[in-house]
Formats: sequence, C-alpha cells, structure tokens
Amino acid sequence: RNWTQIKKYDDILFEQYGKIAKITINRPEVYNAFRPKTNFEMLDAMSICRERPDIGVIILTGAGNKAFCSGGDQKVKGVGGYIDDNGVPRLNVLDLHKAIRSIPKPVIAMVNGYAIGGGHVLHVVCDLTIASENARFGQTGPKVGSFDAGFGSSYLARCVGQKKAREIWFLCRQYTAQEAMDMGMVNKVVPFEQLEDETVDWCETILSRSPMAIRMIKRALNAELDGQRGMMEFAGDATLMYYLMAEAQEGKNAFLEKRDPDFDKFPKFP
Ligand code: 2NE
Repeated sequence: RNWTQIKKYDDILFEQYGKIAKITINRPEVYNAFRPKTNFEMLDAMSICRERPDIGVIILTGAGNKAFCSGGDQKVKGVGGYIDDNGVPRLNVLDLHKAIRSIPKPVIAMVNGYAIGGGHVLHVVCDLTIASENARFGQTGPKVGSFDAGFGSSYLARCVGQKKAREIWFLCRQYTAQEAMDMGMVNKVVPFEQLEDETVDWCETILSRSPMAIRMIKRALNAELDGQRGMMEFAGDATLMYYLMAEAQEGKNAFLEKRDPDFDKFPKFP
C-alpha cells in the first residue's frame, strides 16, 4: 500500500492513503514508549487531521511487530512527570487523550504488539481497536509507580465492566488479544500479516458512511461519559447544523440588512 508522508517528525510517522491518515509511533528501540516530544508531535498530527477535509479517519499504531506502545518512556521519567528537552516535567499524553476524544472523526487503534501501561490507555481511548494475534494488553501502573484515573479507568470500565477494570489495574497482568476481545475492549483480532488490510478495510467502510452521522454518534457516545464537556461538544455540533440552515442565515442577514428577521416562514416541527 502506497502511504505518502504528510509531515516529517522525529518520533512519529505521519502518512496518508486516500482519506485515511496513519500516525505511527516510531520508537521501536523502546517498544514505542512515548516521551513529551512524541506526544507534542502526535497532537500536532491530530490537529492537522482535524483541519484537513480530505481526511476522514485516523489510524494510530506503533512501528514494528513488537509493540503498539509501552506507555511513558521510563528513561525520561523524572520527578513530577516525563522530562522534556527544557527539563520541564509533564504528562502531556493527557492532551492527546482529549484530542482523540474530541476530533469529530473516528480514530482506530491498530494494535500490532504490546499495548501496555500508557499504551494500553491509548488504545482504550481510541474509538475502535483492531489487534493482531501477537498483541498483548495490560496495565503496569501500580507496579511501576503510576496510574491513569482518567479515560484509562473510567472509559475502560465502560468497555469491560467494573470488575474486569479493577482486575486489570489491581493485578497488572497481561492479556492476549483474544482475551481482550472477549472482555469487550477489542473489536477484531486478525493474524499480524492481515492487520493493516483489515484496518484499512474498516476505515474504507466508515468512509462510505455519512460523515455527519458518524460525527454525531461519536459525540453522543462521548457525551454519555464526558459530562459538561461532552455536552458542550455535542452542542457545538448542533450549532454547526443550525448554522447550515436557512433559519439561522435569516437571523444573520436581517441583522446585516438592518431589518427585523422573518422567522415565520420556517416550519415548526412537531
Ligand atoms: C512491554 C514489555 C512488557 C515488553 O517486555 P519484553 O520483555 O518483551 O521487552 P523488554 O526487554 O522489557 O523491552 C524491550 C526494550 O524496550 C525498552 C526496554 O527497556 C528494552 O530496552 P533495553 O533495556 O533492552 O535497551 N522499553 C520497554 N518499555 C519501555 C518504556 N515504557 N520506557 C522505556 N523503555 C522501555 C516491557 O518492556 C514493559 O513492561 N515495559 C514497561 C511498561 C511500563 O511500565 N510503562 C509505563 C507505565 S506508566 C504509563 O505509561 C503512564 C500511566 O500509567 C499514566 C499516564 C501516563 C503514562
């Protein structure tokens, strides 16, 4: 498949095939662990995906056949967070979680190996997960001095149920792709050689559906868990649709033409 580069970065690959964008964490020497720079780059790529009308779905994956992502890079973990080039400790992967949740286009985790720790959280936050048979899922937080009490806990519990979510976090065991699918946190398991074909096939099916309908469903499913922020994003799209209507145009036109608006001509639906 002919992926073309969208933008060059140090820690990630950012490519496009048709209307599909692919973000690949490209740090195989540390099993695709992320450092602050990796997350800043992924955030930049996500923002480009959001703005570009020719991109309809995003794949998130890891380079190689060992790991999707092994979480935060323990070699740069300092006091207060992961230390960036300026010596500032941060946990900017949380901004990436928000961006994945917020972008009005589906994000698919293509899990090609270990999804561990913060890497497990990343796949959980994505809208869908397609895994290869060699993938392994699990948490390590309470083993290595960390935890994610955000989407990595609450949304995980919505996927696998409260008991399983507690098991995953309390015991820090690893699960096979099939076990992860049986728990409800993976959509499909395929042999490694078929992983990209299967994922692209899912992307192309999604791309053949109504983008506005997909957008509203993502918003609605998020809103159920995301409280006021979820409602705000859902409401933002309701406003978008209102702005597309002649009724909203009439209000603006009347203001600019210094006349009273005539809303009478618009139907009042039951
Ligand atoms: C992923 C896993 C289970 C793989 O085990 P194994 O035995 O197959 O490989 P190995 O030898 O452990 O790892 C291969 C290379 O990758 C590096 C290793 O150090 C090793 O390199 P060398 O020492 O041979 O040079 N590597 C792997 N993971 C790394 C990491 N996270 N940071 C830096 N280097 C890493 C096994 O490697 C594993 O358990 N990895 C650690 C997983 C982990 O604990 N991640 C952090 C959890 S906390 C977190 O991510 C987090 C959060 O909980 C909340 C918010 C934000 C982040």
